[in-house]
Amino acid sequence: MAKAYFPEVSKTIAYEGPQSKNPLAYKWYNPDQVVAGKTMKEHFRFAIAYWHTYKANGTDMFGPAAWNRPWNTGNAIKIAQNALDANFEFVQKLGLEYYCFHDRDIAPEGNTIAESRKNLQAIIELARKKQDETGIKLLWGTANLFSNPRYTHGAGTNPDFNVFAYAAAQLKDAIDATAYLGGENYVFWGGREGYETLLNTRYKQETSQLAALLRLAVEYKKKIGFKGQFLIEPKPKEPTKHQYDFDSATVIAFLKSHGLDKDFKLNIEANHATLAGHTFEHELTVAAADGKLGSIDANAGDVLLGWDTDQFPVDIYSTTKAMLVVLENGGIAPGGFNFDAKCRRGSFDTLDLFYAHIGGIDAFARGLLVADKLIKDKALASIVDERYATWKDDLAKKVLSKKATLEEVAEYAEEKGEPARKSGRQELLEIIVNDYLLAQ
Ligand code: XUL
Ligand code: CO
Repeated sequence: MAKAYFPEVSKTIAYEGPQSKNPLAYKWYNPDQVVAGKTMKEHFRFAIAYWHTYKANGTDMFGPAAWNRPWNTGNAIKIAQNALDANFEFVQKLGLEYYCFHDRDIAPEGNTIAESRKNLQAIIELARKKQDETGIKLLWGTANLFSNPRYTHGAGTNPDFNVFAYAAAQLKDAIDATAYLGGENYVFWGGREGYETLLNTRYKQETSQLAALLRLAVEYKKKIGFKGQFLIEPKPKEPTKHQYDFDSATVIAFLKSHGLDKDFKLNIEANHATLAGHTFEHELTVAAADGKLGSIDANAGDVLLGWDTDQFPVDIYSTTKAMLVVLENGGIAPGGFNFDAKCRRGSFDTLDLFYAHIGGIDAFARGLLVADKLIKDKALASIVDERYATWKDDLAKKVLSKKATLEEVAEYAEEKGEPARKSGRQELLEIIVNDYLLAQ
């Protein structure tokens, strides 16, 4: 292994079980443990996010860089090479298999499209060697179409076609890079694909442009034979006041109205769900209901702060509810759980990166174990099945299969008379979840 950027951890983090007091060990994530027919490793396919882990430096609106990141030495190309070494060392030391990046995280932007492409190609050449040496894989790649000032008014949705074209060129290179590295997915997060004011915005024009960019990408993907899954990551606001990919329901409707629904699934991020006024499990459920649950950006917000704080997920009540949806969905592969999360500004040591990831990984492993037990024992299903029992009746089935008439249903209702009211048992269900969590 190249120079050690993380000397505080000398060997791969191991599973030591719930009794362990070692903060540099997994207490619940046991990669080879089989749960619901799959190993934990197969369930999660955890990934490290390049941007938060290696590129973020603790800058916020009130202060400059505050983190110790020993790979940030030398010119931009050298820093990119160092960060690549840091990535493979870190992923290996956590005992994980995947990472994710934006084009501009892994390689610096040049002065021209050609120069940026050259920088990217040089770095992915090295990345591919390191992937081959370590067995570490790319969960997904993406293009950063939001940081450069040229994208201030959007990339695909920019009112200037020249910016649209520039974004298309960058997107093409990012898809090529992802394909070259065997990326299992490719993510589209519409960083500034939205508006600040409708006074200067043609909504229909901009959303059609977005659909056009996605269509060009789909056609290109087919042309080059890239097999990765395309994913759209909904977010309601931030950086723009209104983002077009607002939430799962909005994105699904958008894909359907532009004939793109067969080519995309969704990448659901917990903090984006809460910004949309939804729970994480709501967004997962809506995506899953349409067969569109593709991947997860694992993080959490803060109920007292209304922005995308991208914290590490530690709330096992939330991870349990999320894993109930994921298990019912039959998993999310070829997607995975990408830690789109960063340490707080005050957690500036590289050691904090280990604590943060171990905490998030264990929180999801606990969620998986509790959700699995709840499902196996039919602890919730026995009550929920009863709620929907009358939909098993012949006429109800005819209604769902579009074979009944309104007159038939009306006649049935008249015969039956006033329906008996039934409790939804919400409080009981909440107690059951608590009991299972605490029994762990
Ligand atoms: C921003 C966000 C992005 C995407 C990838 O809120 O989540 O990092 O995950 O562009
Ligand atoms: Co994200």
